[in-house]
Amino acid sequence: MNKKLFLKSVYIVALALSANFVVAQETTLRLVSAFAENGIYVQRLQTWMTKFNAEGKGVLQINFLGGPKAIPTFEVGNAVKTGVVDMAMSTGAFYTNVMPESDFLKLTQISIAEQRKNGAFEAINAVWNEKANMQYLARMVENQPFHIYLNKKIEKPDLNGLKIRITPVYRDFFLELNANVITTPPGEVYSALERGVVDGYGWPIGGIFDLNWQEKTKYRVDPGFYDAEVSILMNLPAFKKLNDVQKTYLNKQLLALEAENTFWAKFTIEEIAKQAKVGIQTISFDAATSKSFKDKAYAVGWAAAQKQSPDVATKFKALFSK
Ligand code: 173
Repeated sequence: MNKKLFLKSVYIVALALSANFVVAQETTLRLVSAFAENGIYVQRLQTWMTKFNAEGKGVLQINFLGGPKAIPTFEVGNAVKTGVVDMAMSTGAFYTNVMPESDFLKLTQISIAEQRKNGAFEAINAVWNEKANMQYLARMVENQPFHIYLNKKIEKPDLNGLKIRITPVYRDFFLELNANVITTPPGEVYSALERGVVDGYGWPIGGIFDLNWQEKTKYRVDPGFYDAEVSILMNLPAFKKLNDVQKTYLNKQLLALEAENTFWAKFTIEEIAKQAKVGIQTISFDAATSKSFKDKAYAVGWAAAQKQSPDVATKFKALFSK
Protein backbone atom coordinates (compact mmCIF):
# COMPACT_ATOMS: atom_id res chain seq x y z
CA MET A 1 0.00 0.00 0.00
CA ASN A 2 1.47 3.36 -0.92
CA LYS A 3 1.57 6.19 1.59
CA LYS A 4 -1.30 8.13 0.05
CA LEU A 5 -3.61 5.13 0.04
CA PHE A 6 -2.61 4.30 3.61
CA LEU A 7 -3.47 7.81 4.83
CA LYS A 8 -6.73 7.68 2.97
CA SER A 9 -7.74 4.44 4.67
CA VAL A 10 -6.71 5.78 8.09
CA TYR A 11 -8.90 8.78 7.37
CA ILE A 12 -11.86 6.60 6.41
CA VAL A 13 -11.50 4.42 9.50
CA ALA A 14 -11.25 7.51 11.72
CA LEU A 15 -14.33 8.97 10.11
CA ALA A 16 -16.27 5.76 10.60
CA LEU A 17 -15.21 5.59 14.24
CA SER A 18 -16.16 9.19 14.92
CA ALA A 19 -19.52 8.68 13.22
CA ASN A 20 -20.12 5.71 15.49
CA PHE A 21 -18.99 7.75 18.43
CA VAL A 22 -21.55 10.45 17.65
CA VAL A 23 -24.35 7.88 17.36
CA ALA A 24 -23.34 6.33 20.68
CA GLN A 25 -23.64 9.72 22.43
CA GLU A 26 -27.38 9.53 22.91
CA THR A 27 -28.42 7.58 25.99
CA THR A 28 -32.01 6.92 27.02
CA LEU A 29 -32.72 6.75 30.74
CA ARG A 30 -35.71 4.82 32.06
CA LEU A 31 -37.60 6.71 34.76
CA VAL A 32 -40.48 5.72 37.05
CA SER A 33 -42.58 7.71 39.50
CA ALA A 34 -43.45 6.49 43.00
CA PHE A 35 -46.37 8.95 42.96
CA ALA A 36 -49.62 8.62 40.99
CA GLU A 37 -49.50 9.57 37.34
CA ASN A 38 -52.38 12.05 37.51
CA GLY A 39 -51.00 13.94 40.51
CA ILE A 40 -49.34 17.35 40.68
CA TYR A 41 -45.80 15.94 41.07
CA VAL A 42 -46.00 13.86 37.88
CA GLN A 43 -47.69 16.72 36.03
CA ARG A 44 -44.68 18.91 36.77
CA LEU A 45 -42.30 16.06 35.99
CA GLN A 46 -43.99 15.57 32.58
CA THR A 47 -43.49 19.24 31.68
CA TRP A 48 -39.84 18.94 32.63
CA MET A 49 -39.30 15.68 30.71
CA THR A 50 -40.88 17.13 27.55
CA LYS A 51 -38.40 20.02 27.60
CA PHE A 52 -35.58 17.67 28.59
CA ASN A 53 -36.20 15.42 25.59
CA ALA A 54 -36.73 18.26 23.13
CA GLU A 55 -33.45 19.94 24.05
CA GLY A 56 -31.51 16.75 24.69
CA LYS A 57 -31.74 15.13 21.25
CA GLY A 58 -28.50 13.36 20.44
CA VAL A 59 -27.32 13.68 24.06
CA LEU A 60 -29.76 12.38 26.65
CA GLN A 61 -33.39 11.27 26.64
CA ILE A 62 -35.79 10.14 29.36
CA ASN A 63 -38.25 7.32 28.80
CA PHE A 64 -41.06 7.64 31.35
CA LEU A 65 -42.24 4.14 32.29
CA GLY A 66 -45.14 5.28 34.51
CA GLY A 67 -46.25 5.48 38.11
CA PRO A 68 -47.02 2.87 40.80
CA LYS A 69 -48.62 0.56 38.22
CA ALA A 70 -45.18 0.16 36.60
CA ILE A 71 -43.39 -0.33 39.94
CA PRO A 72 -45.23 -0.25 43.30
CA THR A 73 -44.52 2.86 45.41
CA PHE A 74 -42.50 1.14 48.14
CA GLU A 75 -40.41 -0.87 45.62
CA VAL A 76 -39.17 2.07 43.57
CA GLY A 77 -36.13 2.68 45.81
CA ASN A 78 -34.81 -0.85 45.36
CA ALA A 79 -35.46 -0.63 41.62
CA VAL A 80 -33.14 2.39 41.44
CA LYS A 81 -30.60 0.79 43.78
CA THR A 82 -30.34 -2.38 41.71
CA GLY A 83 -30.55 -0.68 38.31
CA VAL A 84 -33.91 -2.19 37.29
CA VAL A 85 -34.62 1.44 36.32
CA ASP A 86 -32.14 4.28 35.81
CA MET A 87 -34.07 7.05 37.51
CA ALA A 88 -37.06 7.70 39.74
CA MET A 89 -39.11 10.47 41.22
CA SER A 90 -39.77 9.51 44.82
CA THR A 91 -39.61 10.66 48.42
CA GLY A 92 -37.42 9.38 51.23
CA ALA A 93 -40.36 7.90 53.14
CA PHE A 94 -40.94 5.47 50.28
CA TYR A 95 -37.47 3.91 50.34
CA THR A 96 -36.58 3.51 54.02
CA ASN A 97 -36.39 -0.19 53.04
CA VAL A 98 -33.16 0.77 51.22
CA MET A 99 -31.77 2.86 54.12
CA PRO A 100 -33.42 4.65 57.08
CA GLU A 101 -31.54 7.88 56.25
CA SER A 102 -33.76 8.48 53.20
CA ASP A 103 -36.55 9.78 55.45
CA PHE A 104 -34.27 12.38 57.10
CA LEU A 105 -34.76 14.73 54.13
CA LYS A 106 -38.18 15.77 55.50
CA LEU A 107 -36.27 17.58 58.26
CA THR A 108 -34.60 20.19 56.03
CA GLN A 109 -35.41 23.76 57.05
CA ILE A 110 -33.42 25.46 54.30
CA SER A 111 -34.08 25.54 50.56
CA ILE A 112 -32.44 23.15 48.10
CA ALA A 113 -30.55 26.15 46.67
CA GLU A 114 -29.06 26.74 50.13
CA GLN A 115 -28.40 23.00 50.55
CA ARG A 116 -26.27 23.12 47.41
CA LYS A 117 -24.33 26.07 48.83
CA ASN A 118 -23.75 24.92 52.42
CA GLY A 119 -22.55 21.39 51.67
CA ALA A 120 -25.80 19.59 52.58
CA PHE A 121 -26.35 18.42 49.00
CA GLU A 122 -22.85 16.94 48.90
CA ALA A 123 -23.32 15.31 52.32
CA ILE A 124 -26.61 13.77 51.15
CA ASN A 125 -24.86 12.37 48.08
CA ALA A 126 -22.03 10.87 50.11
CA VAL A 127 -24.62 8.83 52.07
CA TRP A 128 -26.83 8.06 49.04
CA ASN A 129 -23.80 6.86 47.02
CA GLU A 130 -22.47 4.66 49.78
CA LYS A 131 -25.63 3.22 51.30
CA ALA A 132 -28.13 3.20 48.45
CA ASN A 133 -26.01 2.97 45.29
CA MET A 134 -27.84 6.14 44.20
CA GLN A 135 -27.05 9.63 43.04
CA TYR A 136 -29.39 12.22 44.60
CA LEU A 137 -29.99 14.48 41.60
CA ALA A 138 -32.46 17.22 42.45
CA ARG A 139 -35.29 18.18 44.77
CA MET A 140 -38.41 19.18 42.92
CA VAL A 141 -40.77 19.78 45.84
CA GLU A 142 -40.14 22.11 48.76
CA ASN A 143 -42.15 24.59 50.79
CA GLN A 144 -44.87 21.99 51.26
CA PRO A 145 -45.39 21.31 54.97
CA PHE A 146 -47.21 18.14 56.04
CA HIS A 147 -50.56 18.29 57.80
CA ILE A 148 -52.92 15.99 59.64
CA TYR A 149 -56.26 15.58 57.82
CA LEU A 150 -59.16 14.17 59.84
CA ASN A 151 -62.79 13.16 59.77
CA LYS A 152 -63.20 13.56 63.53
CA LYS A 153 -62.71 16.77 65.42
CA ILE A 154 -59.93 17.19 67.96
CA GLU A 155 -59.70 20.00 70.51
CA LYS A 156 -56.01 19.67 71.28
CA PRO A 157 -53.00 18.10 69.54
CA ASP A 158 -53.84 14.59 70.68
CA LEU A 159 -54.73 11.74 68.32
CA ASN A 160 -55.71 9.31 71.07
CA GLY A 161 -58.33 6.85 69.84
CA LEU A 162 -57.84 7.78 66.17
CA LYS A 163 -56.57 5.54 63.40
CA ILE A 164 -54.33 7.49 61.08
CA ARG A 165 -52.83 6.52 57.74
CA ILE A 166 -49.10 7.16 57.71
CA THR A 167 -45.79 6.61 55.96
CA PRO A 168 -42.46 6.72 57.82
CA VAL A 169 -42.61 10.55 57.57
CA TYR A 170 -45.25 10.76 60.29
CA ARG A 171 -44.73 7.57 62.31
CA ASP A 172 -42.79 8.77 65.34
CA PHE A 173 -44.58 12.11 65.63
CA PHE A 174 -48.10 10.63 65.37
CA LEU A 175 -47.21 7.87 67.84
CA GLU A 176 -46.03 10.61 70.18
CA LEU A 177 -49.50 12.19 69.71
CA ASN A 178 -51.05 8.82 70.77
CA ALA A 179 -52.41 7.81 67.35
CA ASN A 180 -52.97 4.28 66.09
CA VAL A 181 -51.05 4.21 62.84
CA ILE A 182 -51.46 2.28 59.58
CA THR A 183 -48.88 2.52 56.80
CA THR A 184 -50.18 2.66 53.22
CA PRO A 185 -48.95 4.04 49.90
CA PRO A 186 -50.93 7.05 48.61
CA GLY A 187 -52.85 4.77 46.24
CA GLU A 188 -54.64 3.09 49.16
CA VAL A 189 -55.67 6.18 51.12
CA TYR A 190 -59.05 6.72 49.45
CA SER A 191 -60.32 3.20 50.06
CA ALA A 192 -58.97 3.21 53.64
CA LEU A 193 -61.00 6.39 54.30
CA GLU A 194 -64.03 5.03 52.49
CA ARG A 195 -64.07 1.78 54.44
CA GLY A 196 -63.47 3.58 57.74
CA VAL A 197 -60.17 1.75 58.23
CA VAL A 198 -58.70 5.15 59.08
CA ASP A 199 -60.07 8.39 60.58
CA GLY A 200 -57.49 10.54 58.87
CA TYR A 201 -54.14 10.72 57.15
CA GLY A 202 -50.94 12.66 56.82
CA TRP A 203 -50.23 14.53 53.58
CA PRO A 204 -48.60 17.81 52.50
CA ILE A 205 -50.64 21.01 52.20
CA GLY A 206 -51.05 20.46 48.46
CA GLY A 207 -52.33 17.54 46.45
CA ILE A 208 -55.28 16.06 48.37
CA PHE A 209 -57.53 16.64 45.33
CA ASP A 210 -55.36 14.48 43.07
CA LEU A 211 -56.92 11.24 44.32
CA ASN A 212 -60.24 12.76 45.45
CA TRP A 213 -59.51 12.60 49.17
CA GLN A 214 -61.43 15.89 49.65
CA GLU A 215 -64.58 13.78 49.35
CA LYS A 216 -63.62 11.96 52.56
CA THR A 217 -61.95 14.78 54.50
CA LYS A 218 -63.63 17.06 57.06
CA TYR A 219 -60.76 18.80 58.84
CA ARG A 220 -57.17 19.93 58.34
CA VAL A 221 -55.05 20.45 61.42
CA ASP A 222 -52.83 23.54 61.41
CA PRO A 223 -49.96 24.23 61.65
CA GLY A 224 -48.02 22.05 59.25
CA PHE A 225 -44.68 20.48 60.11
CA TYR A 226 -41.50 19.33 58.27
CA ASP A 227 -41.16 19.92 54.52
CA ALA A 228 -42.33 17.41 51.92
CA GLU A 229 -39.37 16.26 49.87
CA VAL A 230 -39.85 14.82 46.39
CA SER A 231 -36.68 14.28 44.43
CA ILE A 232 -35.12 12.78 41.34
CA LEU A 233 -32.84 9.83 42.04
CA MET A 234 -30.51 7.90 39.79
CA ASN A 235 -28.83 4.52 39.89
CA LEU A 236 -25.18 5.32 40.69
CA PRO A 237 -23.52 3.10 38.03
CA ALA A 238 -25.90 4.51 35.39
CA PHE A 239 -24.94 8.03 36.50
CA LYS A 240 -21.22 7.24 36.37
CA LYS A 241 -21.60 5.82 32.87
CA LEU A 242 -22.68 9.20 31.46
CA ASN A 243 -19.99 11.13 29.62
CA ASP A 244 -19.11 14.73 30.47
CA VAL A 245 -21.42 16.25 27.85
CA GLN A 246 -24.34 14.19 29.15
CA LYS A 247 -23.57 15.01 32.80
CA THR A 248 -23.39 18.72 32.01
CA TYR A 249 -26.68 18.55 30.13
CA LEU A 250 -28.37 16.60 32.93
CA ASN A 251 -27.15 19.03 35.57
CA LYS A 252 -28.33 22.03 33.58
CA GLN A 253 -31.84 20.56 33.37
CA LEU A 254 -31.86 19.58 37.05
CA LEU A 255 -30.93 23.10 38.12
CA ALA A 256 -33.66 24.45 35.83
CA LEU A 257 -36.14 22.10 37.53
CA GLU A 258 -35.14 23.34 40.99
CA ALA A 259 -35.37 26.94 39.82
CA GLU A 260 -39.09 26.28 39.22
CA ASN A 261 -39.65 25.46 42.90
CA THR A 262 -41.04 28.97 43.48
CA PHE A 263 -44.25 27.33 42.20
CA TRP A 264 -44.89 25.63 45.55
CA ALA A 265 -45.55 28.76 47.61
CA LYS A 266 -48.21 29.86 45.11
CA PHE A 267 -49.66 26.35 45.00
CA THR A 268 -50.03 26.36 48.80
CA ILE A 269 -52.21 29.47 48.70
CA GLU A 270 -54.39 27.97 45.94
CA GLU A 271 -54.76 24.64 47.71
CA ILE A 272 -55.73 26.22 51.04
CA ALA A 273 -58.44 28.23 49.25
CA LYS A 274 -59.63 25.15 47.38
CA GLN A 275 -59.85 23.09 50.57
CA ALA A 276 -61.90 25.84 52.27
CA LYS A 277 -64.18 26.06 49.23
CA VAL A 278 -65.11 22.38 49.42
CA GLY A 279 -65.88 22.76 53.14
CA ILE A 280 -62.76 21.38 54.77
CA GLN A 281 -62.55 23.12 58.15
CA THR A 282 -59.29 24.02 59.83
CA ILE A 283 -58.51 22.97 63.35
CA SER A 284 -55.99 25.34 64.87
CA PHE A 285 -54.48 25.90 68.28
CA ASP A 286 -53.33 28.95 70.21
CA ALA A 287 -49.88 30.32 69.41
CA ALA A 288 -48.05 28.57 72.25
CA THR A 289 -49.67 25.19 71.49
CA SER A 290 -48.92 25.59 67.78
CA LYS A 291 -45.29 26.31 68.51
CA SER A 292 -44.88 23.34 70.82
CA PHE A 293 -46.67 21.11 68.27
CA LYS A 294 -44.17 22.07 65.58
CA ASP A 295 -41.17 21.95 67.92
CA LYS A 296 -42.23 18.49 69.05
CA ALA A 297 -42.42 17.29 65.43
CA TYR A 298 -38.77 18.25 64.83
CA ALA A 299 -37.59 17.02 68.23
CA VAL A 300 -39.23 13.63 67.68
CA GLY A 301 -38.01 13.46 64.06
CA TRP A 302 -34.38 14.17 64.93
CA ALA A 303 -34.49 11.87 67.97
CA ALA A 304 -35.66 9.02 65.74
CA ALA A 305 -32.94 9.86 63.21
CA GLN A 306 -30.30 9.86 65.97
CA LYS A 307 -31.42 6.43 67.03
CA GLN A 308 -31.38 4.98 63.50
CA SER A 309 -28.15 6.48 62.21
CA PRO A 310 -26.34 8.64 64.79
CA ASP A 311 -23.42 9.85 62.65
CA VAL A 312 -25.53 10.82 59.65
CA ALA A 313 -28.19 12.44 61.87
CA THR A 314 -25.59 14.60 63.61
CA LYS A 315 -24.06 15.69 60.31
CA PHE A 316 -27.42 16.35 58.64
CA LYS A 317 -28.89 18.24 61.59
CA ALA A 318 -26.09 20.80 61.46
CA LEU A 319 -26.52 21.22 57.71
CA PHE A 320 -30.36 21.09 57.47
CA SER A 321 -31.30 23.49 60.28
CA LYS A 322 -31.88 27.22 59.99
O1 173 B 1 -47.80 10.84 52.89
C1 173 B 1 -47.00 10.34 52.11
O2 173 B 1 -47.29 9.44 51.33
C2 173 B 1 -45.63 10.86 52.10
O3 173 B 1 -44.81 10.37 52.82
C3 173 B 1 -45.31 11.98 51.20
C4 173 B 1 -44.00 12.44 51.11
C5 173 B 1 -43.71 13.50 50.25
C6 173 B 1 -44.70 14.06 49.49
C7 173 B 1 -45.99 13.60 49.57
C8 173 B 1 -46.30 12.56 50.43
